[in-house]
Amino acid sequence: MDRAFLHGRRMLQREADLPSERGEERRRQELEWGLPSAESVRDRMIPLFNRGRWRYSNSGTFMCAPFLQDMRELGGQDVAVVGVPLDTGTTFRSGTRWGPQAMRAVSALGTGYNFELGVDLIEALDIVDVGDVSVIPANIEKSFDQIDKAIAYIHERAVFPVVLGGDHSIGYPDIRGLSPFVDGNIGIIHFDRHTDMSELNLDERMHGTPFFHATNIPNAPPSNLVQIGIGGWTGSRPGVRNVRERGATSITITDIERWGVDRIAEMALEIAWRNAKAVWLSFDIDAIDPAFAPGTGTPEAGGLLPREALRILHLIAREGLAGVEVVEVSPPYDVGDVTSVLGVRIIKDVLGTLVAEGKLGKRPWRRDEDLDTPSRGDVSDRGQRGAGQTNGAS
Ligand SMILES: [Mn+2]
Repeated sequence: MDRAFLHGRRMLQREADLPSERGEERRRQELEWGLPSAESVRDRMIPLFNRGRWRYSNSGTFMCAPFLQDMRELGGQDVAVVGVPLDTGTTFRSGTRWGPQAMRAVSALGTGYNFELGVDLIEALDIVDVGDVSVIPANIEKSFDQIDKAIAYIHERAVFPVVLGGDHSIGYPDIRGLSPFVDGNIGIIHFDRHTDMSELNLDERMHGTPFFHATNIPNAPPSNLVQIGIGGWTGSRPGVRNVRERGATSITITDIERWGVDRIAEMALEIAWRNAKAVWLSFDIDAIDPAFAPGTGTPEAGGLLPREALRILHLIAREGLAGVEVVEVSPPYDVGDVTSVLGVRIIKDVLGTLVAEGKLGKRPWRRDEDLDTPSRGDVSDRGQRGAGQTNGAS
């Protein structure tokens, strides 16, 4: 039979006859809105910020915040929520590329108001959802370049970034993007069951490696890295060796049991803020016991209880932060969205605490009315981050 009789043959020709002007115009517009990608990305029609909201992003916005379509308009807002739908860095169970979508979707549950904090995020903060970074799923280094450039852009515009992961490999480019904007050292407070301090996993920089590379950045020294919740049977010995040799700090669940959450938070703050101008918060959801957070790739029993984690977060966030990432939420392993719910809760508690302490946005009451949250005496010595500042030492 002649190939000319094939339906497929006719459809090959049909494609050539279809118009493409509208699609091309849309791609050109999305590139303008989404800004040029990192130099390592060869296809220059891929925007840095995915404007199409297709693939992983098509699930509404975080807390139903406005979607900022034109990234040239970033600046002046308080918070930019950005998704990093990446699981290229997972070494065993993948699925974290769905994390931003799941957290955005479930964030529609609930309001901006929290009774215990006495805060309404909708009233206090101008929050925009800037969509997802265009990651390059088959190439983690290009993805790092994209994430670095996107996070740097948000810091450059002096907006507080909330990063929805994504696997923990993004912890490295998130710090790399922040580092040029801090005039001094960066402290890192890292919740995890794992040290994530190996140099390589399977010959590449993956989700067990971010803090090895982050602490190679000159103004992110390992002496300012504090890890909370480390332990169990899924960690890596090379990572532990690197924590030891570099002089970083690992705090176990046993430490938390022994000393209590308040003293542990105090210690974490002392380490992270020692001679530092800004502190980055990296929260791996697997720091929480898998009974409460099963939707993650590397679950490890015996982790933090949500109440313990939220208490420590509250104590840490009230000293100010340069940004926060919640990583390793893996919806394919989740049950009833509980892990995504917890991820959203962590973000909202951090934002709410920053508002309550006057570190972000507008606080609608005077500080002296706030009798129950005494602040640390030496807070003025620290480079707390006010609204509109990235590294403003106050
Ligand atoms: Mn982990």
